[in-house]
Amino acid sequence: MLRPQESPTRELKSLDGIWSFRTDPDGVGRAERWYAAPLAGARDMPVPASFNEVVPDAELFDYVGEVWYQTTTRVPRGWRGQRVVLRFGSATHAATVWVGDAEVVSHVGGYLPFEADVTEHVTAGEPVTVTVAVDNRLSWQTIPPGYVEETDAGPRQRYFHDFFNYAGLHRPVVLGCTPHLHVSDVTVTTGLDGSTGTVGYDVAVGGGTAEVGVELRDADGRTVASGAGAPGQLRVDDVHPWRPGEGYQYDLVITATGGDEQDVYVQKVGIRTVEVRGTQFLINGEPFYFRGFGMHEDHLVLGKGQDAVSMVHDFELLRWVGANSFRTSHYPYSEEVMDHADAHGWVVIDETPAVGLNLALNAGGLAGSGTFSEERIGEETQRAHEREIRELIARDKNRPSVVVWSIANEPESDTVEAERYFEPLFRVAREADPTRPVGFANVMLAPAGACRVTPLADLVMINRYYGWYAFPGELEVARRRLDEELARWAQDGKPIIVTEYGADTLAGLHALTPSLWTEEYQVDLVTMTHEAFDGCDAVVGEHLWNFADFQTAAGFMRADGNKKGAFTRDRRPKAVAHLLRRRWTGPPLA
Ligand code: BDP
Repeated sequence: MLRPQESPTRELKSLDGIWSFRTDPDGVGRAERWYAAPLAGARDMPVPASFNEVVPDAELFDYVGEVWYQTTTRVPRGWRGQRVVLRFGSATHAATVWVGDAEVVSHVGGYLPFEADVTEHVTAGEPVTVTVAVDNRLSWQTIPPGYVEETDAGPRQRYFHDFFNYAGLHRPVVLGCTPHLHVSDVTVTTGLDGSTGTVGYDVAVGGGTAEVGVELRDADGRTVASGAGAPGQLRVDDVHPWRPGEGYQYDLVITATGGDEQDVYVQKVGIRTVEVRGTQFLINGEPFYFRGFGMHEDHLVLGKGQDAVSMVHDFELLRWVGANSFRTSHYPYSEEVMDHADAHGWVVIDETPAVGLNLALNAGGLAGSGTFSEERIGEETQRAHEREIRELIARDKNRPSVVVWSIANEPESDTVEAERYFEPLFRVAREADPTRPVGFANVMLAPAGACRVTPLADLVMINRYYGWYAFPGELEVARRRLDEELARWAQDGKPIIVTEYGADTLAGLHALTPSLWTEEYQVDLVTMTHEAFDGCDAVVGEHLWNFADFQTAAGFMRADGNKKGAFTRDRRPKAVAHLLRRRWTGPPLA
């Protein structure tokens, strides 16, 4: 599935804006065919956005079940005779879509795109109504998992991950047209050999058979290579590689011609290589050290909605602080974020939504019971997880910014059941993309020696809270234990990225003595942790948890959310942001 775009043969129409919206607490909307008429009793709802905080209403904030969105648009009259596609950047966590009163597509998984060919259901020049039922429920069979508890006050969604279950239409919705004969997919793989670059490509065509031709143009529009045939390999002399900090991209202009139809699709290409060699992580053959954060798509009111202002501002803060990379914790981010990363040279660890697969964490009454079992996370969940890996790689496979696939965050990983669950998933990821390393973020409960899943990974990625969840307030002891653990992992001979470390910190809270939650303590803990990293050659990356404070489910561990941000939720720097800036913008790290 290729993302719709504008090209000489393709047009787009955005459906973003104000949609009609209503909840369906009794679950009657489908039986009553709400899609067949204007939504009764609807209120306005912006798209893209989470619906939870737009209305100051606890019912919507904690709503559990399906909600309905509806909009009417006019199909451009110039689209007569074209193939028309309706595409959603995401719908969290599941959706069914109707065009008029025809059901056109259903999709499960809250953070990846889906589309429907709606050619049969629309007429150029005429209005069309699009209705979407979005379900925010998580179950034992979904990724991420959860369950709905029936309480005296109604249904409550329970889940085991530490961020708020924002839901709705979080990303752009577009109507696009293509010729019937169309480029339906392309995979590019790039290589570098001295000053020569290579671009392997494999084009798929839908709606008939076609002759395929490609042209590679540089950023000034000059053609630097061309080829014929659906699969092929281009050679680029005097190549301008994509590099961290410099997102140079070429345009691969693909033309498919068959009968009297022609389609043109332009695929951006960054020419770079990625390799794990011993304990080094190499980009373009050079050692790379990850500086940055685990982040969240999370803003006041907007929730997880994609928004250009917040997005560019967050990237500018990353630049200010001297970061060069981030992890899309704990789900795939919007394609707009990924485009920006590609275009500006950000290095990305791209994560699936497989978070909370660990009942030893945040599981209340279920704490400690077996995570991987038929009653809990069993084969059906594993299939959903496999689908997430495949869909993520299908979406992001051509992105130069993506250098690692992270297939899960902090799952149970010290049991035989966990090993059995993950072994086939690593295979799926490697089959889908043989070019990038595959890993997952390991939890502190499964240290070196005990973790049975990290041996399956190409690199070690660990989340560690020495000085916070372990040895709080005891930074000297914490340092010793951290040194020991890093030395133990280093024996694996793989690069280590510390994908989380940090401390909850209330902006503005200060103390002269070491006190948890103060800005001074966050600075001290981070300083201690960095000294440990600098003493271990195998450490090739540090991602502080988190870039900014973010919303979580309510609980006695969280005061209006998680406060481990270097920035507050409204993006003001805490003292630690200045510390990071000094470290990350100073002389290059070894
Ligand atoms: C880790 C999780 C992350 C949490 C963080 C924390 O990976 O999602 O928010 O710890 O507790 O367990 O702050």
